[in-house]
Amino acid sequence: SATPVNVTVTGAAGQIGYALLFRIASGHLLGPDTPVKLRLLEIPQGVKAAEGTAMELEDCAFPLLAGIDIFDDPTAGFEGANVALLVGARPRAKGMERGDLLEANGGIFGPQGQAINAGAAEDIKVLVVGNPANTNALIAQRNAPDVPADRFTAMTRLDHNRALSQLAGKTGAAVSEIKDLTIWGNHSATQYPDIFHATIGGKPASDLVDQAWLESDFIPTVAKRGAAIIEARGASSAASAANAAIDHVYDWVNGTSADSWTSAAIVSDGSYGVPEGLISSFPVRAKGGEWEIVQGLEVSDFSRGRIDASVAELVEERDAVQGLGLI
Ligand code: NAX
Repeated sequence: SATPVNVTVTGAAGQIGYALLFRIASGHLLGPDTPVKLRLLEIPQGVKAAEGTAMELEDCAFPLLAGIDIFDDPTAGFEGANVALLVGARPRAKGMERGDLLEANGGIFGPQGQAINAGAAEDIKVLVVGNPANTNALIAQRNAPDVPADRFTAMTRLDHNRALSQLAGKTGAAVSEIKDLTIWGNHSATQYPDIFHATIGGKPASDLVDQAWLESDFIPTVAKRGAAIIEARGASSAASAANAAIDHVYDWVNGTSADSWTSAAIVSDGSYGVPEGLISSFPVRAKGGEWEIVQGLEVSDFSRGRIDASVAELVEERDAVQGLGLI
């Protein structure tokens, strides 16, 4: 039988962790032929709850689950990891300044990057979910100088899926008929969900909706969906975030479908005027275990302004963590 793939999940005792682990163990992250060994990384206060989740995972008797280990030390947690899902992060407390938030997360993602550098497997693939995801991914990447930079990514797939669903709802199309949507920039309220290259049943999406809906409904609804979920549910998105993390890694490993691209925050090579080295969301395809940015798309003035605004926020965050000595 196949060698198990080591999957490290941080924040394993949290609500996304609870929604994520059962799907990884049942084969949805890597496919039905790949056994997995879970490595759960928590802070000491989270270990007991992670043990409870591990007991439930055992009780599912998943045929693909080859083992579960629990850690409160990043060096041990990332040892031999082939895939790392960095979910645990420091949330913004009331009255916390952005600098404090970035600094607190630097204290998490710096050491985790170093641990990945020290002990992860050669083929390590990292997805950062914990917010501020793009900049946390940048911190981890810069602290792992021996790992190819393109192994560090941040999640905008939830935003992408939200955009697909909103557009399907508006036009009455099935989600599966929509191709080539893009989320650009930061996973934050400045993100730009772009429909100008999207098609619905082969027709340009922009012919099927008007600019007013796009600007005053679609874009803000997608960008603020996280807040709307908190308002309705009394807790932040968890199952949908876990689902998006599964989609991201599954596509990265197995390749995107031939007929559409998707969105992921990956290290910029300077494409579309995004400064090299920033971890920013792009239209991407995955092939042979690597993401590539879809090239040659025409960018209208409207799109340019939105992309630039979100990228400017990423530059500010990068400069702030640089100023704090975190990268
Ligand atoms: P929870 O607070 O339920 O769980 C977080 C878990 O992380 C806790 O169990 C905590 O003990 C653990 N943790 C904290 N520091 C850690 C460390 N240094 N090492 C290991 N574990 C650590 O949060 P949850 O709802 O699961 O959300 C997790 C993160 O995902 C948050 O930062 C959240 O903002 C972010 N999100 C990102 C999304 C995205 O699209 N990129 C969407 C969903 C979500 O908001």
